[in-house]
Amino acid sequence: MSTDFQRQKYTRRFRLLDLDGDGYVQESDFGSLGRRMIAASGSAEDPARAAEISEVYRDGWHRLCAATGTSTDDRVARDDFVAACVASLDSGSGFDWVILPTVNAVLTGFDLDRDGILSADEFSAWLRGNGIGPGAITETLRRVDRDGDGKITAEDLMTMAEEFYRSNDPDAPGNWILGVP
Ligand SMILES: [Ca+2]
Ligand SMILES: [Ca+2]
Repeated sequence: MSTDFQRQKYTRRFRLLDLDGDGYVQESDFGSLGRRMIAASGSAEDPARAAEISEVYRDGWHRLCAATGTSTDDRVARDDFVAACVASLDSGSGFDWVILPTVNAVLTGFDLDRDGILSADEFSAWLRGNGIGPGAITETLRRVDRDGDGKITAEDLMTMAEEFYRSNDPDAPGNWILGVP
């Protein structure tokens, strides 16, 4: 069973994915997002890393298509996206296409020294790439860095992504993984 609060978060996720704002998510949105993430992570001059980031977003599009029964050259409407989130999280399969790709996207693109830990700067860059504004980034960091040491581990990220998609608690820090919930 999903709640209005959860559906509100899935709708927000959809809006951040629909880069061209046409009310659908399509391959070109994921392509644009991948390019934005390459720029936001400072990877434009590093072809191997840029290719890896592109692949994460290409893979994200393919996983979304598989979850919604959409052809990769078609598009996914907002209501279908939200319904797929609800259905796959209820069934437990949502981990593979909503939670894991989010965490992979952050770690692949923004853990620049590959130590499995995101500094506040690295995580801020990911938020900027997602289109989150400066004020919301400050507030997000305050909430997600639970012990205030300026480091976010892979485990923290996994917990936050789980909370973003599953939690009904309005105070769960993971609600903030994509800025103001
Ligand atoms: Ca779109
Ligand atoms: Ca790091």
